Amino acid sequence: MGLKIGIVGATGAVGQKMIEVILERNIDVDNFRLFASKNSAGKIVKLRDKDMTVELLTEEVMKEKYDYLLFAAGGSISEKFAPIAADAGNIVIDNSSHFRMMENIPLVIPEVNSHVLRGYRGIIANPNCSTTQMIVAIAPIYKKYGIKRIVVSTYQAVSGSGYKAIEELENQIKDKDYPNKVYTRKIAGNCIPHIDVFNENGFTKEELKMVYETHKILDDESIEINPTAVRIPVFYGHSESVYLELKEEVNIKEIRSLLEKAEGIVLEDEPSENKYPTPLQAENTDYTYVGRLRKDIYDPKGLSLWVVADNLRKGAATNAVQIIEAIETIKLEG
Ligand code: 2RA
Repeated sequence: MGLKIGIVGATGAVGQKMIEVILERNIDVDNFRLFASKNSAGKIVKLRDKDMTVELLTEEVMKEKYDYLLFAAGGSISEKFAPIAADAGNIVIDNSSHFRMMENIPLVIPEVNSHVLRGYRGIIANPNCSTTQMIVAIAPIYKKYGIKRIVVSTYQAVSGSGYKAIEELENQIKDKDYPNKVYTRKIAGNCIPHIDVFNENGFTKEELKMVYETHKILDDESIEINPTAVRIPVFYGHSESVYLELKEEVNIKEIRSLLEKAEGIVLEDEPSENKYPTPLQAENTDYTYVGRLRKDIYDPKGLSLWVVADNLRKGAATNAVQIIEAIETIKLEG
């Protein structure tokens, strides 16, 4: 029998991707339910050739039985409705940041730490997009060499801020006087070193997510992480310049081979042929692309790399769907 899956926030940018990815990856679904708050309830969403009406999200519908409920409706909706669904015995995969750092909530990237899902039922947190792609890329290196310090700068697409930001960039490209509403500055032709709110230590919440989520997923609080998160005028696909200070001397040949063999990674690194990943090519794919691998000129333990992934797919929807796949595999293994 197929699965019963509900999507909360089904009309948003991530919710729509979740539907797309579930259908594309041929997850065996018998019963699909789509939910949203009253502004979007009643809308029609196409599932292959079938029209489906988006239902109103209520406490009652969350108490029904589902195999999986995927949440992509923001932190306050998750805070209120995810515990109701979990108390009713459901597995909830939540894309908001609300539960990520709670001690008993698994924060999962299936390629890296799916073992924490074994025997677990309840709320599972999907990491932030900028954290996910960085960890997919560095985990194989971390396992072999250990990491002392990470210095990372992100180049994040506007789709990370939802449909309104996509529209804002589209409109500003056509009309240079179109006002900025989503961001503090014009995004077209610009880059803005400010994602989410500033903390009193000068880092933004987006940057601190990269620190604390990385510690939790790799189960290693000793890694020193220094992020700068920047919004750029790209529609889909986040890029990251990552510098790693490893615990042992870098062997580029060995690291290339580790990345080539790693699950979920495409190594695209041939400078003599101008081969390196860019967000346009990552768009609508489920991989994390790595290029520009190079050993530090000064520090034999230093390594630079460039990491690109589709933020709405591997950074959100795909990772959530891969969590379903990982749990289904664990069930089959018994
Ligand atoms: C962004 N990280 O790109 C966010 C989305 N979760 O703004």
